Amino acid sequence: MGARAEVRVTVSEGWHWAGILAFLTAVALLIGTLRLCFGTLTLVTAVVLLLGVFKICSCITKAKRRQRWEAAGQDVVVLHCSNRGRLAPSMSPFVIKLESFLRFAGIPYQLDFDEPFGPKGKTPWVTFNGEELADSQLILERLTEHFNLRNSLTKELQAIARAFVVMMDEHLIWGLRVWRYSIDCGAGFYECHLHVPFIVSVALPFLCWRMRRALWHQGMGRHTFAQVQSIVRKDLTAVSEFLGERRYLMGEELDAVDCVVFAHLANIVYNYHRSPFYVIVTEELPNLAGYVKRVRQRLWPDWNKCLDPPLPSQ
Ligand SMILES: N[C@@H](CCC(=O)N[C@@H](CS)C(=O)NCC(=O)O)C(=O)O
Repeated sequence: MGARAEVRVTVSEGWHWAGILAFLTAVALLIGTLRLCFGTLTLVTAVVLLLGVFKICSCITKAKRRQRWEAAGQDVVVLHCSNRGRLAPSMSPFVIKLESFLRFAGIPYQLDFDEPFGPKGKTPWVTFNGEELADSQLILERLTEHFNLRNSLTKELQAIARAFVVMMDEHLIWGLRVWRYSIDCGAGFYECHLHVPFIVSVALPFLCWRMRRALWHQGMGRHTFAQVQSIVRKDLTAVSEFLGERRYLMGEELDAVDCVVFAHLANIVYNYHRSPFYVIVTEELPNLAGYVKRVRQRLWPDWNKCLDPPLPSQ
């Protein structure tokens, strides 16, 4: 938490547009030169050939990667996600959730940063015993079943846990995204990563536009930001009230639901430290900040080492 104040946005929105403009100018110049030298028909043939070579190369690369992942071993999870973050091990709460769960359940895993987006076009996803599985919650449930993990919660607490998972994964997250993509226009990408790939910086305005469209269809994007803040505050207050003075959400024992709730709260504390949500977690509802600290100590004693760049361990 101490490091959060040191990070600043170094690249402004203006640079995204400068990047796009430079990229488009370079493409236009290249096409112009090729047309001048070889004529339109040769240019089309060259482009088709190039695309073909590119497709073949990417198929070979993909096949090689899959061979490598399958060699991870029986019952070893290969967790595919984007690079480690600068403020938290991942910029995605769903990655933190799944990795926390793997640690909680003691399931051996390897990380892969080569193909962050899986069969459903989202991150994270996993390769497990030769199978490709997508969606953090479906993966968590599948691994729980496969490893026959004991559930010590009563039916009533299981029902409450389910409601918290849905609230965090499918409701609260959309409120945060309004800030990330509409209010902050994706600037957090530069804060959360040491190296933002050129292609991402070029595509950032498009990514923001796509997310704003998704927010509109989901519904959260139709509210005013004041309403969004109030919605997020109510979700967080519900967690805070239920947690009370307890060590973990369901009592003295850590449970799988803690991996989910921790991931989203840690996401706010570390990755959203400039947003109004940070103040809600750390000042208005301080039992949540204490909870984040406790779960982090328990599941992520190496948290600082998992950052990029790593920080000295505390
Ligand atoms: N329900 C999915 C949500 C995963 C998700 O939304 N991941 C985001 C990153 S935080 C993503 O991949 N976004 C890319 C996109 O929506 O195209 C899960 O639990 O794994």
